Amino acid sequence: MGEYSSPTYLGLDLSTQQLKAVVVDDNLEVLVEANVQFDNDLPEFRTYGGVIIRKDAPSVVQAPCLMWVKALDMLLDKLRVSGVDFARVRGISGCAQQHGTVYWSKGSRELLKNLKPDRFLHEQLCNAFATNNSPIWMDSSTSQECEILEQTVGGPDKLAEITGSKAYERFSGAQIAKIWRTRPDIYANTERISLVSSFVASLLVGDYAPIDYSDGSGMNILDIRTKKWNDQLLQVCGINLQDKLGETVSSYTNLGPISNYFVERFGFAEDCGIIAFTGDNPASLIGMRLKKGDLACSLGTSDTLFLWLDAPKTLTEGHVLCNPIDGDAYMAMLCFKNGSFTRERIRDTAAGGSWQIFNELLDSTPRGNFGNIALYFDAPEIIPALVGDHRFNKADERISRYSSKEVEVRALIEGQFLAKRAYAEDFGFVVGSNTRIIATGGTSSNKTVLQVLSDVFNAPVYTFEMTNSALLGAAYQAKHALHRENNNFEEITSIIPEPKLACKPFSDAESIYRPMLARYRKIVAQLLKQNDDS
Ligand code: XUL
Repeated sequence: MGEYSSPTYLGLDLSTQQLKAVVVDDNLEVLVEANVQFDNDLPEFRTYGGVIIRKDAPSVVQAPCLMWVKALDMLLDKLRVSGVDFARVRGISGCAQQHGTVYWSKGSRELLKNLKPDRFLHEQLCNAFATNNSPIWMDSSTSQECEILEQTVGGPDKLAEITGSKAYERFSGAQIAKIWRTRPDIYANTERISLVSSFVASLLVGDYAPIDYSDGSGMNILDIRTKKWNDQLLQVCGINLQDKLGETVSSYTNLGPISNYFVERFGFAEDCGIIAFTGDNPASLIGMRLKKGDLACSLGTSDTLFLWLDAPKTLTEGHVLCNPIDGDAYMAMLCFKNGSFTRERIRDTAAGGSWQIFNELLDSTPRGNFGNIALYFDAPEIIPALVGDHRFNKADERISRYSSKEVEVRALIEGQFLAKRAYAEDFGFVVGSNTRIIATGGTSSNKTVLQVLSDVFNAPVYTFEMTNSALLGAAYQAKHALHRENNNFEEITSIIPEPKLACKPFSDAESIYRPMLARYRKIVAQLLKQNDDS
């Protein structure tokens, strides 16, 4: 087949601040990328960072769903201007910020099925939403609903066992329950509730698209073992909720051909397949091509760990989600709030704001930092639930400060990675001979920091050149879903270059960090106990 007619795949990512697209060729190489920035490209919606925070109630964080609709038309126009031949696109998949919910008003299904190609989507869908503002993952206004969800099934551990997570305020179940309780008019006028991911898929397929198992695992109402909605939890989140949520499907389901709107307006082929959309974190797992035994460590504003799990685990901290690639597997996700922000604070106080000096200080201290261990949390941390700075010397005695900047810098980085190893091990992660730590995110370009990561885990660290793993994951999923009958995911993506080795652990690493890990756990247990007692 010639270049002209060779197939391409389109991946979309509706994140908090922008809608992004990537077109890849049959070898999964990137051909074109484009994005629509919500604040700058759609100023009429008056978002800041893509969101609207209620002035009188800052825990309420929303985004206008019509802005997302408008962004889709704009993005496809940008791709067209870049020369993308939509007729070659065989499949489209995508991902979106997790947990956010969209409320389609009565009659919207008909609107979706009859979209007119000569009019913009946002003109036709301006009355399609029972509420124009969708609650998103940054919202934390649902503590009351969270309590009800946990009580309903017998406590946080039980909820975590069923749904993969204890109750979280940003999770969709609590968000839906809050709308049902506080805005019964909106709830009553809702025909269908989509996640942000299945909402974008609905626009493309011209009908309500089902929620996929992986993103559905971020709702606190899906039973991650049976992959069905849990009746008890449905009942406390809203009347007739099952009808409003529809069925769930595996993340690699071909939902059917693209809506005629896109065929006529942009020239897509009539048989271009729309693959279920999923959450950005599951899509990241796909984009990184995480294998069993690997640990992905995303070092950004907040730090996140991803793990492949063969079976669900029950832990009250962290999240277990259905795996987006393998219907029998799961994935674990652990979020740490204090990532780059805390690293930057210590860089500013100990290294005058210079990463170069920070790295020199880190390099000038020995592995194990003379026995000093510290924990630094600017914001209240998720795991462990602590805040503030906690410094300890080699005798595990609490001290108020370290005598040198070198020790402070190493204590920060070692402390952050000891925490990650401790919680990854709680999730069942074991360092084996094939273990790879895959580092992504802003800090993954700092090799001095990655060396500490490698030593603390006693495993080699690899990095990718690409930074947008979720977006690429969406494009890979489009090809995988359409070809999985003949080839598995590994075969389909084997063309892509492997991540590059960045650092290997020193031979003494395990003998230094294994005992420190035990001390770290002891220190955390003590701090948590002191908090409970006070
Ligand atoms: C995950 C979460 C965020 C959003 C951001 O639980 O809340 O990572 O998915 O896009």
